[in-house]
Amino acid sequence: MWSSRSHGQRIAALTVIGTAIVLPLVVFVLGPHMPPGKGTPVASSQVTDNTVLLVVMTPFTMFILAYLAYALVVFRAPKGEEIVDGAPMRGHFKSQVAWLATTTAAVLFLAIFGTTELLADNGAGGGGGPNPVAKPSGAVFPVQVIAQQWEFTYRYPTYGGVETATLVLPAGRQIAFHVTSLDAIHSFWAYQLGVKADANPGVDNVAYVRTKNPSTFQIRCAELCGLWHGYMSDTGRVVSAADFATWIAARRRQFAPSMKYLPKYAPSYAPDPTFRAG
Ligand SMILES: [Cu+2]
Repeated sequence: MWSSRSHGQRIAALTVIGTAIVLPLVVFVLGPHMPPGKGTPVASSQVTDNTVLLVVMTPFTMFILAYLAYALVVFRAPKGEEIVDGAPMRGHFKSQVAWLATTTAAVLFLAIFGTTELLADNGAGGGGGPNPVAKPSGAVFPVQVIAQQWEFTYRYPTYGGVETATLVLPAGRQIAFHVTSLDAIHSFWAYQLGVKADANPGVDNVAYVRTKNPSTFQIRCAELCGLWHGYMSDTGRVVSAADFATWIAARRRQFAPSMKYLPKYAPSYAPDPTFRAG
């Protein structure tokens, strides 16, 4: 019969071998397919972040699988033999320290890595609140995202505050989304852009992303917000600067007659239930 020490060494060896086989597959095969794709620089770095998460969890997963497989094969009771309890274990200092040390190192590494990534990417596509800690340098193109049960609308403060039912963005620009809500808590999730920001009533939640080439992207509400939450989706477009100029000019003409009913552009809105358009 093997000693418990040689069991430990065998499981450790299986973990190392398994990790050596699986790690390259994780990095080179699975990694490039991690969400949300490479639609924007922020989305690309989320792919990298997801790959790093997988890499960190691979040795732990391999240890658990190696242990399971080893136990299934080696600790199996011989046929016909009665199942009896092993000797009671009262702690194992070395393995406890090893487990605490490796998991602590992994969690600390991820905390530092995650914080660095958040700061480097100006919030990494997430909402940074009304005054984000990390802001992009240079000019930004502001777009307000207004969530309500159950749709998103968009206002362009640099184009007279016109409000549209579809989201169109110019290519190659640093966008600043100002996300807010008129009622419940929603979440503005523009998948291929790598943007997800909570939409809270009374709050101006800012999320940054730099657009790339013309493309389309999916928009969904990512916070359960009532009966038709599941239908709160939309398709957005990134278009060339010239196409954007044409589109926004057409929207301004189209909505000119109704602009007088819109509240003045503001960081957030408190709906007035007594208001009657007259
Ligand atoms: Cu919603």
